Amino acid sequence: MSSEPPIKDVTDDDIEVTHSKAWAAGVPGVLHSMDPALTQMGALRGMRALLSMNQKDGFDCMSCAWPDPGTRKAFEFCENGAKAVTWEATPITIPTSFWAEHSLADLREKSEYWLGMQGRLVEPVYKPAGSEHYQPVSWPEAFRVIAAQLNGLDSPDQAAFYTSGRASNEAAFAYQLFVRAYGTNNLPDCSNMCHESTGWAMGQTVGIGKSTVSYDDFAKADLIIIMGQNPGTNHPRMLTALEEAKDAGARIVAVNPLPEAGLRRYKNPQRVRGIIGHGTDIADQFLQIRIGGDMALLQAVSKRVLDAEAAAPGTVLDQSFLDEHCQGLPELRQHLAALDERMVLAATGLRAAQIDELAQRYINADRVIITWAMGLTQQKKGVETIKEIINLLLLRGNIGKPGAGASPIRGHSNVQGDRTMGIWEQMPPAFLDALQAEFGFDPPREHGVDSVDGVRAMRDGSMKVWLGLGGNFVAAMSDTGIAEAAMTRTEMSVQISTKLNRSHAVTGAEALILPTLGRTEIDHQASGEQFVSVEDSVCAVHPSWGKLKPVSPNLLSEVAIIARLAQAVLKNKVAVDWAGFEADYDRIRDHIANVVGGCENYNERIRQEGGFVLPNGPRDSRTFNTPTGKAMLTTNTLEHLEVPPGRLVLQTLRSHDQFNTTIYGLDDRYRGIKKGRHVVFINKKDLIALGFSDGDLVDVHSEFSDNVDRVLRGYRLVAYPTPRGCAAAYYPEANVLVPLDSVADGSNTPVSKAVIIRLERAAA
Ligand SMILES: Nc1nc2c(c(=O)[nH]1)N[C@H]1C(S)=C(S)[C@@H](COP(=O)(O)OP(=O)(O)OC[C@H]3O[C@@H](n4cnc5c(=O)[nH]c(N)nc54)[C@H](O)[C@@H]3O)O[C@H]1N2
Ligand SMILES: Nc1nc2c(c(=O)[nH]1)N[C@H]1C(S)=C(S)[C@@H](COP(=O)(O)OP(=O)(O)OC[C@H]3O[C@@H](n4cnc5c(=O)[nH]c(N)nc54)[C@H](O)[C@@H]3O)O[C@H]1N2
Ligand SMILES: [Mo]
Repeated sequence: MSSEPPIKDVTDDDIEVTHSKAWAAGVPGVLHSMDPALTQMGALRGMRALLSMNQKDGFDCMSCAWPDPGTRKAFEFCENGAKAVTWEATPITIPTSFWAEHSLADLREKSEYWLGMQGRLVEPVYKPAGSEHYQPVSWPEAFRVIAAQLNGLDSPDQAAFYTSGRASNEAAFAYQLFVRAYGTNNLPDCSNMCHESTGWAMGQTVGIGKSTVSYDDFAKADLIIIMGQNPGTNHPRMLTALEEAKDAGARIVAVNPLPEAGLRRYKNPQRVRGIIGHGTDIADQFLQIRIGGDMALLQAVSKRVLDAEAAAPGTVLDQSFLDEHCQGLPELRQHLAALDERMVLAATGLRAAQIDELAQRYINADRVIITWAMGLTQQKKGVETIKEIINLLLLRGNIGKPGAGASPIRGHSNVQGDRTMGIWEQMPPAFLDALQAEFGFDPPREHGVDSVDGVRAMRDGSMKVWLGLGGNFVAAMSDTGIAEAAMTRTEMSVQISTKLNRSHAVTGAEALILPTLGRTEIDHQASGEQFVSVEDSVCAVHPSWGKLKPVSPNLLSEVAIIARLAQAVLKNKVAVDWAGFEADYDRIRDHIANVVGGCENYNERIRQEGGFVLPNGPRDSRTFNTPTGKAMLTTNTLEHLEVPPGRLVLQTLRSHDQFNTTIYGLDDRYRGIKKGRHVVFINKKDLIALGFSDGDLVDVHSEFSDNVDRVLRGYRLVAYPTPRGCAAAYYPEANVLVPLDSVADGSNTPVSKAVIIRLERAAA
């Protein structure tokens, strides 16, 4: 029934480059998704998994945070969701003999693909200081070793507790409670590398760092602008919502350096015209922007909106909304009057007529949604760029009315919920006060480290312990060389994981791996079968029930691991019924109801069909929780990313065959790449201008003010329709090139989408 894990690692030796696709999903998408599920998991387990995905009594797909429609289809999953499930729910497990056979040095030679394909982790393992091997250890012994280390530190601030966005609300709440009771706010998370810029920009302008739309708004919009996002690969079910919006008359504009397949045409496998017909054209206008040009584009559109209003007063702006709810219009008007159009054209690489067209579309539409993802957040000016989105929306009252709003599309399936539950190194005082009132201890008030500062602290020797609730920190983080060296300086690293990855091979002096249940699996505790809850991109909270038999009886749930760790570390330091948490997750939810705003009666409301939607001031009542009580129009100084002659600006992105650092396979079907990942996409004219040809092998050097030579060797150049001067390569490999200190102003997010590079011919 199950295939063997691959013994031989993969290479790029047989790489094939064909042409990129003009459309996404459709029948091949579904066939691609069924195949691995059925061959690897066995027909029964595979079908059971896929059919309960995203159903109301099933589990929430862990592949992205796209929301579920009110009415579910029988197949409420996409190709990449199916890959995520297959990868987790495989019946293959890592045998005990594996740990003696493979040293850490050996594991460090392997690719993420190979590591992930070894099967599920099923026993806790421990690597003593000085040893090159993990060895099996009992659960109580594992907790004892970690507790001894944590309790031996000079200060709780010498430990950091990372979270990846797959953790459930229950696990996240228990985790932050444990960490704060232990005595630190060192709660870095994947969000620091992801939508942090969104949180800052929206928090400061509209008072909440979350989407102001609900699922149904998409079908009510007149215009949807998709910026810096590749939904065909990363949020495939969004294509169905876009198709429905188009059916209802919406126009769609895509702003992206790459003509991504899902932005062009969608063949919906659940519709006849998607199977045998042409499918649905998605983008009515495609703006092939230069990397980092969005802030200029948005300012230019806002300026045109203001100019149109000046030409025909009272016809363009939503003046009553601006008067009643907003602040800063005169300043914005003055600021944009001085906008340098030449700089706009240089920064965007667009023609003025294209920008005029977008402005006209915006002015003609009554209800506009703007969505975005990593193409905007992982930029030096990410925070300001998102503030410009808010400016543009506010000018015509496009926040807090049906069919309109600002919609950051989240990545990890519960990254938004984790924040709601308190996973943040700088939770506001109100949350900490509520925690104090509920549990009777005084939580630390000083801000903790985020991901970037966490690496700095490890590098400098002041961070001694790194514990990860999921994720693959050293691979996901920028500046691989520095991040890995930093991790090896710690005294102990601990990973709570489902599967093997690079962060298990690059460790502190002592290291542990604690294997955990995945979301697909039945979670049986003393009070019976448990469900967990998650929050999607549009603030809807709903339950997730595991459906499959756990791959091993020896696994503990994340909640159980946290509860037992907390007991081992804290003993009776705080009055928390940790054992009760583990036995019955309702008890955690009772506390969530008392501590987290908007979660009143959590246990009751989570059991309502489809869950419930968290309150959202801008969306619900045009209330803005800013210091002025108004939505803030902001003025942001335009900066144009200067690329020195002979250099390119490189973005790092996802292929169609990966989930972040998890590599499912080596194909990127939509971009025409097969059996390889070590490629640099580059404009044909740049190839020629730099003296290369398609297919040449190069070394990619990144250039940054710190003059460290960061290099990726032996990458294949692929001529691709990216704007002049712009290149692309796959994350996480390309993290080698992203300098630790290259971060977004204000959010400290690594600038993963704009790395200055120089290409040199690879040595033979
Ligand atoms: N299958 C799958 N699904 C996923 C993930 C996955 O790895 N695989 N990851 C999940 C996570 S954690 C996240 S955060 C999301 C990520 O979802 P995305 O943000 O879609 O992910 P990226 O691949 O980083 O794609 C960034 C897009 O931005 C564009 N871009 C780059 N620079 C710029 C720019 O300067 N301006 C503009 N306008 N566009 C730009 C790129 O061409 C690309 O299309 O997906 C989530 N879903
Ligand atoms: N250069 C560059 N760097 C980036 C990005 C980029 O676009 N470019 N994107 C950034 C973004 S948006 C993000 S979100 C981060 C992602 O950073 P992370 O969230 O740290 O990375 P993932 O690859 O999602 O983590 C995968 C691992 O999580 C574990 N895992 C999977 N399921 C579970 C589970 O249910 N429970 C537990 N405990 N563990 C589980 C598995 O062991 C798996 O190997 O990377 C960031 N880094
Ligand atoms: Mo993300």
